[in-house]
Amino acid sequence: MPVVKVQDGRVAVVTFGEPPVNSLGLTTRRDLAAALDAAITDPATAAIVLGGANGLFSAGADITEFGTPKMLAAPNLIDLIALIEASPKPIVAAIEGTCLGGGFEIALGCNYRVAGSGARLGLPEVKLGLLPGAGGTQRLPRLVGVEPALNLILSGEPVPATAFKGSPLLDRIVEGPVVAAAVELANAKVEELSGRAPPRVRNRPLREPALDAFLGFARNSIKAAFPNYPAPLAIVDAIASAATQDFDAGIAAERRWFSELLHGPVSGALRHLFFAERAAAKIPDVPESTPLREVKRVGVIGAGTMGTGITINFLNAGIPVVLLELGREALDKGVARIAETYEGQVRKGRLTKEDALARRSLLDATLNYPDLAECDLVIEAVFEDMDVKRQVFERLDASLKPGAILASNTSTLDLDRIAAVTKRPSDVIGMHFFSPANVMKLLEVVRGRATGKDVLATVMKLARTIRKTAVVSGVCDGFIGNRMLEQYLRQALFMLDEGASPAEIDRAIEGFGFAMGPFRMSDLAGNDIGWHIRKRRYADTPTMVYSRIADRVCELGRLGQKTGSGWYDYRPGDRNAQPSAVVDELISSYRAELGLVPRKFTKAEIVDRLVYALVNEGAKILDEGIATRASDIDLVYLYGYGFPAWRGGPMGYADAVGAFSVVHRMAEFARNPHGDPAFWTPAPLLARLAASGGAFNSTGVRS
Ligand code: 3H9
Repeated sequence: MPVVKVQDGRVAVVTFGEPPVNSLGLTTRRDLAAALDAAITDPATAAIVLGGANGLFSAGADITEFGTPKMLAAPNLIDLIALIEASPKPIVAAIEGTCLGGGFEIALGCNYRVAGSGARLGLPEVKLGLLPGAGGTQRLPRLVGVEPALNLILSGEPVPATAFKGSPLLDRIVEGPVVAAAVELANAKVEELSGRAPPRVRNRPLREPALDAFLGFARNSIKAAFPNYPAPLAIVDAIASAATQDFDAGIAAERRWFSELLHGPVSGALRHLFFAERAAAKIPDVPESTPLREVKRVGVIGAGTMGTGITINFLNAGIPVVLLELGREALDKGVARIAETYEGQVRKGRLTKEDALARRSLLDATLNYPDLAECDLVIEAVFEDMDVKRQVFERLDASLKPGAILASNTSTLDLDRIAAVTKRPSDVIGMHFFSPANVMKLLEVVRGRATGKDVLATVMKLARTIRKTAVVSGVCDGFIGNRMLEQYLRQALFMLDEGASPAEIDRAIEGFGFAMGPFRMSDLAGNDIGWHIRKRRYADTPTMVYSRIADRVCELGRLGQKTGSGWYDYRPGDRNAQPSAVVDELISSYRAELGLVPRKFTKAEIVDRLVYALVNEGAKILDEGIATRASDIDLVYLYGYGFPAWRGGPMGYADAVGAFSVVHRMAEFARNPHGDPAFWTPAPLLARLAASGGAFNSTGVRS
């Protein structure tokens, strides 16, 4: 719906709407300015009510316009709010549903605000690496005070209107129709003002004592908590301007910071990830109208760490689960682990006792496959071995009702071979959760050759219900995430051979922003996982060159934190990694065997070798159609492997560096006399992008 103006007595009601979220793109801004101008100059109009269509006020500026001429074209958001604020006739914002970012800033520019009790207001710009750039940092503190404004803007989280009860931010909070209440208030204000200018937020004084100490404290905490994100500090500075300078100077400062952040790399990365999240849910050949299957009851096979973590996701979403194990002891242990998780959450105050009890009551435990007969979806989370998985799927095929979805949590194995043992391969899909499965946000959804479109659409929708970010992967060894990880880990091991230490490599990549380096991560996950995969690789791909040093570590029984030692040593009850003399010695003697003289590494070399190993494999995955789009790969690495969000994921990062520079750096690594030149051969897609100046994230969606 475009902008609509209707007259209600002497009040003009102006409604704007740009589905789905009433973002404030250029056309809407132009139409809105024209409608407001018309109402302001119309002698029959004494006041204006401004509201949004589609059941919400607005989600803010149109993010797709950022960095384009449309964003700055007149009237920009600041011009529009200035027009509203300069109106001699009172303007009342009627706020229903979502009211975010630039939408909230428009409401702050109005003279009065009426909100529905279900409305949610917020300034989420910080999540896009920005600060509110249309007066939010200047007007909000004038209404709610410096500290509450700072907290709201720094968190970026929307707050229910009811939280502002009694604050001058909202003149009324109403249960019934919001526009009608706003019209009523507008009429009352016309009487009350009787020709005087309406009050303006910009004119409200902002005087707060002891501000310097508070802002100093805020700056120090932010520097420690968000060292790589420039927006939070800019927000403090902008709010400081609101408190210490006149309004126009504050607005000018806010505008400068906004522009600086908008053109900086961090906001670029975060905006890329915002759209990546929304794009990942769209599957080119699966229309949104695809009928979904009902999933009212879920079965999980395997009560180990993975199976119980998966179970908790569904219990949390209110979906009953039947958990199956083969032995009584393992089943009891699994059930106890789930109970402990909930008890822990109650202890930490994250869940009430009643809620914990309600969630646990949705769990049934069994030793018998026939008890899964009523399940609509069963997820297998047993040992990562093809024969074991195939046996489980044969039994599932025999036990489940027609139309049930059969899912495997395999992290590497060929889903098509698993599906082939059933009489219903179109009902088979991969649901690869990441450990701890009840915490990690990523779900790799593996689409087999025969997976039905309705099965895929159902699982994607279900992922949203259990609050996961789902990314579709085709079938290949390791799917998107683990296939790339294998090359990253191979490269980490080659660097050990050449002279780097595990701690040096971990430190360098953690300095780049990864949550955990490869060696700390392997110790946490268990070094036997990689060992198992490598043994398979030695047999099925003997041409793949591997450093054998990781096998030696495993042969000593150093399987990671669970055995008290791995690449590092661990003191009992302490997860802090201590460098290990045993591992140092092992590495030295392995180097001697290879005839390698250790050399020094720069942090840049370590980081580039690890990240470009990911990028090159990601390019192959994209070219082969295993991933639908580059941004899907970025999400996998962000949510599954701790890649720093502010760098935009591996493919987004490569785009920022430029394919040309990536390929040149890889050529340097290929010339390393101890390297593997085959490793650094650019993937065909990467080579094409380097030659054409293109970017992964503009290569489009593959179908
Ligand atoms: C700002 O305002 C700057 C100003 O301070 C200063 C300017 C000078 N623009 O999330 P959904 C699209 S910065 C364009 O799936 P939900 C979204 O891409 C802005 N598009 O729905 C998707 O498109 P598609 C500050 C937007 O119900 C569709 O809408 N505001 C925008 O789960 C549905 O989105 C924000 O940061 C936008 N602003 O959640 C708010 N917002 O269907 C960002 C959404 O093609 N938005 N889209 O994939 C949100 O937080 C959520 O989208 C919202 C709805 C809560 C609104």
